[in-house]
Parts: sequence; C-alpha cells; structure tokens
Amino acid sequence: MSQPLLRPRVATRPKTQRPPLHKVILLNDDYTPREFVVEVLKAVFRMNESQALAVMMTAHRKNACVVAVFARDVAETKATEATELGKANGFPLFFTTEPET
Ligand code: NFA
Repeated sequence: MSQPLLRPRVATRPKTQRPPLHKVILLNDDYTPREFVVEVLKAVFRMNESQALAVMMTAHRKNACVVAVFARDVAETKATEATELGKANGFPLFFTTEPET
C-alpha cells in the first residue's frame, strides 16, 4: 500500500479569546430631569442628541434600557462616572452593569 500523496489541507485556526462584554444599563427614576439624563448620555457614552433621547425615553417608559456594551472594566468605569454625575448634581440617576449572556 502506497503513502497518500496529498494530506488534506485543513487550516487549524486557534480560537482568539475576546473578553466577555458587559452591558451598561440605565435605570429609570422619578426625579432626574429628562434633559439631564440626555446630557449625561451624550457626555459619557458619546451619543448624539437623538440616540441619547431614544435611550432615555426607553428607560423612562420600560424602567431600564441597555446603553452600550464594553469590556467589563470600561463598562464599570462608565457606569460609575455617569452615576457620579447624577449624584454631584443631587439626582438619584443610576447606571448598572451586567455580563452579556
Ligand atoms: N423619569 C424621569 C423623569 O420623568 C426621566 C428619566 C429617564 C430618569 C430615564 C432616569 C432615566 N423626569
């Protein structure tokens, strides 16, 4: 029996590890002015006016809205920064994070 002349050319592609993403979630409250929420979304998450308005209104109507997804440390830093902007202005505005499933 002869040796095969050709080996099947199957590329082995090592799986590239990507960090798991985490969602930043905006929670509704009864006190933070709508326009302030919009300004925070624009400042911290680099949204334009219409994107920020849509996210704010979704949180307002449904009680929560996913703002964006980031690597965990970035998600946590932005959620804290945005929550602190509310606190510094006397508002209970709150952003949280959770791992993306
Ligand atoms: N519900 C707030 C209001 O009516 C607006 C708001 C939206 C607050 C989204 C927090 C998050 N002034």
